[in-house]
Amino acid sequence: MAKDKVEETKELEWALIPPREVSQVDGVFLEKNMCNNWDKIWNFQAKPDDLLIASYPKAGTTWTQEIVDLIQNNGDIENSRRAPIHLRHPFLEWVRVNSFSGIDEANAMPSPRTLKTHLPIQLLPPSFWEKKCKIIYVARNAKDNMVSYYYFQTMNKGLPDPGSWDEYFETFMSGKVMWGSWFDHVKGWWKKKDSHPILYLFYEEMMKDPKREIRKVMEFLGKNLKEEVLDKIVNNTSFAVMKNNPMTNYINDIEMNHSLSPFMRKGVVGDWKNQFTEDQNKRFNEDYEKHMADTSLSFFEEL
Ligand code: PPS
Repeated sequence: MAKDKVEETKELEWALIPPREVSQVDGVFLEKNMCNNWDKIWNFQAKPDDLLIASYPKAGTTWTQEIVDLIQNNGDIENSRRAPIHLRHPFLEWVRVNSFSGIDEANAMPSPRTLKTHLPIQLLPPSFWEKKCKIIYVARNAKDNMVSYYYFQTMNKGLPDPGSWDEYFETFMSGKVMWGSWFDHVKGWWKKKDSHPILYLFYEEMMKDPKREIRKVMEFLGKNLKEEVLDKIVNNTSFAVMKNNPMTNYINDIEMNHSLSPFMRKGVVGDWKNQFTEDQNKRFNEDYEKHMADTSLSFFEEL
């Protein structure tokens, strides 16, 4: 089939996918199938050698996942291209359109497993704490995170339609988005790192000095790779390479319409300046001060 015909067919298929419904668990907005599946998610049995990659959506999860996979594979590029990222690392709470769930995928996977979640700290299945699993959390400044999430909601049928940017700004600020308030999420995980093995990474630091941050991940995983292997990992986890890699760019995900906005969109720090109005920026800064007054956590909004 000609390429434009394939694109047209994909768009028609995408348009036919019914929108997912939203519900809540303990006041946190989650997709309805997740809520219906909640007992199974909450009772998930983690194993001591599980590694969990946790984040607020659009904070740099996929980037971190690819870095972790390459470190685990000693920089073997071919091995890391064995399967799309969502199959290499089950997305714990996700229930796919064909009703196969991240929990089923994780249960079917041999150890050692690497898993992904966007759950806020209070909703993480308790077995992760009981088994003292290592966790890598990645956070991104709220403004860029919000913009990235907005575009993602426009192209992903698994998430609610975001409406206009102005509407979405209000939705995000009120925390009525899937996986809840950005503020509660980043603060909750930040606090927990004092009592649990959590490596807390920042998207902005990864942009600033990827090799330094990749080395941190390597040390956290107890690995010791040569400098040239680390350099190879830096190159292969750059935005440009991951954007062209079908195993990391979600190009074949049926719920995503990349013609509306690509999954690998811009990959920069400070894109919020192209989106926020002056008034929104002022309002955001005022609200931000209040929300973040009780934490030592801080972010760069530009490099
Ligand atoms: S998801 O759907 O929640 O798992 O999305 P997530 O992977 O957390 O975030 C997607 C955003 O991360 C950007 N990205 C990268 N930036 C820099 N370098 C690399 N290698 C990289 N890989 C992914 C991606 O482009 C999304 O950000 P935006 O701002 O929308 O471009």
